[in-house]
Amino acid sequence: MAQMTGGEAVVQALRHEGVEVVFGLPGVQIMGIYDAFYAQSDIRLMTVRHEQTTAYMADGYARVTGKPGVALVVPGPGVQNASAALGTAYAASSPVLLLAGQVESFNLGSDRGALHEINDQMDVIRPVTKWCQRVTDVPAIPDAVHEAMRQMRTGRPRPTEVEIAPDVLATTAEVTFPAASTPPPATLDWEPVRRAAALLRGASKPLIWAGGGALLADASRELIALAEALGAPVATTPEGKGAFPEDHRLSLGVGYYGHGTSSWAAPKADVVLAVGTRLTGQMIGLNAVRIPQRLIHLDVDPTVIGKNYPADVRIVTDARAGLQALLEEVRRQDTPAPRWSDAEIHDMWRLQEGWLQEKAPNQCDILRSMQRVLPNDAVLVSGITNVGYWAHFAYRSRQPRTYVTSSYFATLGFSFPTALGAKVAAPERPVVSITGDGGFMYALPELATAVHYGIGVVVVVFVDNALGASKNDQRTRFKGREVGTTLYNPSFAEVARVFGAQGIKTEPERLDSAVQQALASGQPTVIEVPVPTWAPPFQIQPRTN
Ligand SMILES: Cc1ncc(C[n+]2csc(CCOP(=O)(O)OP(=O)(O)O)c2C)c(N)n1
Ligand SMILES: [Mg+2]
Repeated sequence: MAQMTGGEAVVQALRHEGVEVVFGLPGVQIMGIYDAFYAQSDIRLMTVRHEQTTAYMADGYARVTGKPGVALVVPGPGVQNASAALGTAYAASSPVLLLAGQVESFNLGSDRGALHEINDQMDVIRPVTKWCQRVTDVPAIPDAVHEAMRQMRTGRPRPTEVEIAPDVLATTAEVTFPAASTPPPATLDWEPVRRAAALLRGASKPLIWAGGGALLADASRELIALAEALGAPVATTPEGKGAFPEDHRLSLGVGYYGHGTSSWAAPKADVVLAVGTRLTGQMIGLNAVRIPQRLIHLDVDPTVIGKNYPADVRIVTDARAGLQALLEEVRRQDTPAPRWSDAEIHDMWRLQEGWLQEKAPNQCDILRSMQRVLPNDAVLVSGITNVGYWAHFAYRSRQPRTYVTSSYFATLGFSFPTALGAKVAAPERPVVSITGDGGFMYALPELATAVHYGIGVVVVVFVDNALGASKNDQRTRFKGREVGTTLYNPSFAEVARVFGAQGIKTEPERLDSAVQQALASGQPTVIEVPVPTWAPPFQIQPRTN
């Protein structure tokens, strides 16, 4: 028990939950929380230049560490500014806690025009959170923060929100903090596991599809062990990229919009194990991959199982527990002989290579030159830009949590601010944001944040003076009627220098040495790369097998 203000209770509750850093932007209703950060050194408070960045940085931090990221914003416009980033974290099932202010308690629900008032703020937040709560008295604060964290540490991790009125933050009361709790072990029904193992053992061509859920559950070791025990190749979604090492002989890389080596493999497969993935249309494509004869769907969230494809066997548990159980069952009997030859898998990579050389040779050159100068533990934040989409196929991720996407939200502008959060989480590792000239402008002022806090991210900006994907859409679907898709840009390298960051302009052929120079300096660096407008993979028809 201790006497403290609501603001102090918030910061102490975060400390009890092991929070190391909070990304915020202050305002009158949350000054009680800001003040409680004064004269304490357990939690870093980093102030950014737009609320979208609070939640993007929290998300970037969460993707790299697996620990919840925390954002702190004022009500109304602050919450709304943060909501696209929160939606991105929701799409990617990433644990982000949004701490939001509110209007004074006496003004709640009154629509009087109080400062930053928005009617039914939680209705804005509910569609992009797993759980949200308004706290109305000081003693309830630790429990609310604890529950928000528990929600993100159990089951499917998605964002949560806690909102507190300023008068509550200013009130002093007796507060106790719940004891730290470890998440309960995952539960599991063995009956479907045994049926799934029998199907997989009896398959002539088993295939594994791994999504972001495999990364979120830190299930890479179990995934590799099961794939090897079954001789089953593994394709991932873009969100799951890196869950299975892409230099492993059983890797099929990424499947995306019906493209990828998996588009040759999946039609041959007779049993598919989908783990930690929604199997959305984006991942399967309309033509390339047929509904498998037998689908085993393993996910911690029962609502995704069978939603996009009918599942023959449903296993509800987290990816690590489920894969471990399957492995135990599969190993009860003789390990089956390899059902895919090395030559067969190699052939599919060769076919993909031919396709990449035909459709995106320049983007592949760019990605391979970046790959040459980046170590395996470098984090690549793949933005909504042409080279970002082709990176799904042409860049090889060899470790978990080294490749970050905006998932189905496809949020233009997320890459740079998310990379800032990733770099705060892993200052010793290279963090590279790939962005277009359209996307970079969303959060360009955060160059000031990068310089202020010495966050040495590398931002590679591909400048085609266009909203390229939209312009290419006009070229292909609208008979070349280009309207509203050309951009005017400043020199991004010069802009970077004005902010006090390093700015480099380079041709694509010299990108590798520019990245090396950026990494060697340790400074926040913008590398401006002029490119033409290219076709993205989702505007290219998948092959019909
Ligand atoms: C928030 C948001 N607004 C709009 C879009 C639609 N959109 C997708 S790609 C794109 C063009 C992006 O341009 P740029 O960042 O320059 O990348 P490029 O395609 O030119 O490589 C747009 C407008 C989106 N995905 N997200
Ligand atoms: Mg562009």
